[in-house]
Amino acid sequence: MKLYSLPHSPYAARVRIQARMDALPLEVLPPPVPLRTEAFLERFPLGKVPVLELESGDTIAESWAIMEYLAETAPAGRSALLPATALERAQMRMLGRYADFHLAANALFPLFRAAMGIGQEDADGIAEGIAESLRAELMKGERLISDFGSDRQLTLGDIALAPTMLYLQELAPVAGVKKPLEDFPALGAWWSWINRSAAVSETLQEVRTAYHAFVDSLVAKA
Ligand SMILES: N[C@@H](CCC(=O)N[C@@H](CS)C(=O)NCC(=O)O)C(=O)O
Repeated sequence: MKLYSLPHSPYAARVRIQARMDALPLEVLPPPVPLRTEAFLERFPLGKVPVLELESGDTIAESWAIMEYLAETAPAGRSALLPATALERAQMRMLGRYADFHLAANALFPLFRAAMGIGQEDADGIAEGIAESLRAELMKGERLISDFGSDRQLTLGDIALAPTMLYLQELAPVAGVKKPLEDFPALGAWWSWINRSAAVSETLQEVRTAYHAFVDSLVAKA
């Protein structure tokens, strides 16, 4: 199987973490045709990476769809990242949706836009607004993670959240927040917990390195 991935992509990183954890036979490659082109859209209708290409030639886009497919078809049998009970699987999906529809949508994307200098007319006001939604979204995560308790296995939900949380910590200083997890002990403990997995910490380091190289290239251009 081929995984079309970019080193800085938090969505592709999810799948790369999973591939390391479950020793999946994935060949990780850059997109075979340039992103944001008609040729890419013709081959991959959703227009984004990651994309998983199967031996059959079928392709799967959307990180969550890829992760569930890979967990259900893992060569060593059903992946331990997919919990056994319906309740635990619902909790796993809640965490994935929290990452995408709450934390990323309401805190990370505004941070990205601010970091790129988009809509900077009232930079101080914007930073204050972002810092406030960042706190509100982190509080949701704090309560969610506390509710799940500490005696549980790592799931696809944790893997989905990890790269989002990495970017959040990288970008929060843009809104004047130096250590965003400082006031959220359950999230702080969760962050330490998932980083004890070599698959998580090694993949996140790849993302961090690629992101810093991207920022350095912007600075060099300016
Ligand atoms: N919801 C998608 C998001 C994927 C995504 O946004 N990928 C970015 C890279 S991080 C991308 O391909 N961007 C290209 C573009 O927007 O043109 C997923 O979970 O896979």
